Amino acid sequence: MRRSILHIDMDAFYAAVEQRDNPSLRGRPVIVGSPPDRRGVVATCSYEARRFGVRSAMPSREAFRLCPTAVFIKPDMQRYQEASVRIFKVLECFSPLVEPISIDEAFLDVSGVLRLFGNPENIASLLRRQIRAELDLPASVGIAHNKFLAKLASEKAKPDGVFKMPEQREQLIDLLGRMGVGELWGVGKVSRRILEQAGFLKVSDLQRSDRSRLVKLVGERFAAHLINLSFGEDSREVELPVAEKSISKETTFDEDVDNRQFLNAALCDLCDEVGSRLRAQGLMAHVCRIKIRWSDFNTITRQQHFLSEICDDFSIRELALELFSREKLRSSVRLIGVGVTELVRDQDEQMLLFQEENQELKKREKVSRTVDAIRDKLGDNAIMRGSRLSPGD
Ligand code: TTP
Ligand code: CA
Repeated sequence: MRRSILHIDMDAFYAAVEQRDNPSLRGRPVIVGSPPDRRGVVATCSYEARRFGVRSAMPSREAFRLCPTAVFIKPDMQRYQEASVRIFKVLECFSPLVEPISIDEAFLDVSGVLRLFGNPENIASLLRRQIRAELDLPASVGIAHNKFLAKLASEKAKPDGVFKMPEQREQLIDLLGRMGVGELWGVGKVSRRILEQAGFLKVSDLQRSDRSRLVKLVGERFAAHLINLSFGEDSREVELPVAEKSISKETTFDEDVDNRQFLNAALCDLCDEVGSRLRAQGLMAHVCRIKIRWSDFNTITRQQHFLSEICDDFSIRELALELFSREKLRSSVRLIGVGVTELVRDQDEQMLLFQEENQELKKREKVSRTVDAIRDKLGDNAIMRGSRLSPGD
């Protein structure tokens, strides 16, 4: 059975909250971000400012040059967060299957509630009306039978509208064909350049492509992904947010320890356990945290973001050891622990594969997964890894 998926995305979110709360800003170019006389960038801007060419992530100075009449406002995350919480409450009234994507964006699978609320167009309009009534903010909704198409549809719906992807196959293929390859999910700067240099400029070039040529260019998995998308196919399901907030593991020593090498080794073992639980649940982590309890029971934690989301043991070891190395051993250690937080589902795995900058991470992940598989079969002590940090070292 085909599913009914909605992608909802608030319009100019931070700027819309500002315009809502200060009526004198309505209808005017509003830029939320750094002031124009400082270094820093635009977080977002109202559609009135977009007409002047202002965009997210542009230096505020440049934004000022393009649109000197704009009102600049510093972000007030707390207010945006509050609005976000209320938006998600509204969404949850319409379907139990809501997958948050960011502060102002979500997928809804409404296949199971069609009898209750009517067809997807009807649900989209009820939903937008309710957000208007409760929050006085504009939202756009895309409708399709999968996530990829629903997201494209919401872009077409903007601002403050609804767009449903054509159901007729020919019409859909035609619409997709006219898009640039860079608009496809998972195609970043690097892949786009490679595709374009090989003559794949439009999605229609992918639709017509000789599969083996594409495979030679980008590998089997990415080629399959691109071809599927070019025909509007995407089998990802709408998934509930990750319930588990963190994964951690700690150990208390029989006797307090002051030998740093010993502590490093203990930390590495804990990292591997955390990593293997992370992979077993199909999750990736953004943050690494260590915990140290000194002999006097004083306890500290230190944390830092990974450079990108990870799920391999080596990255966890690397950052955990680094955090630990910054701490002076002011007394002996009673307990040491490591954890990962800000967990997300490992759903873009195949996409990372192709991005050059992620090759090293991929290698690390592969080694970690191989170790998991061997341990599964032969027991935990089948492989001792020592304290190497990277599979290539
Ligand atoms: P987006 O949904 O990308 O943008 P938007 O809601 O402002 O505009 P629209 O969807 O109508 O195109 O991002 C949501 C919020 O996230 C945005 O209001 C501000 C913030 N944001 C940043 O802080 N920096 C950025 O580079 C981007 C893209 C967004
Ligand atoms: Ca948005």
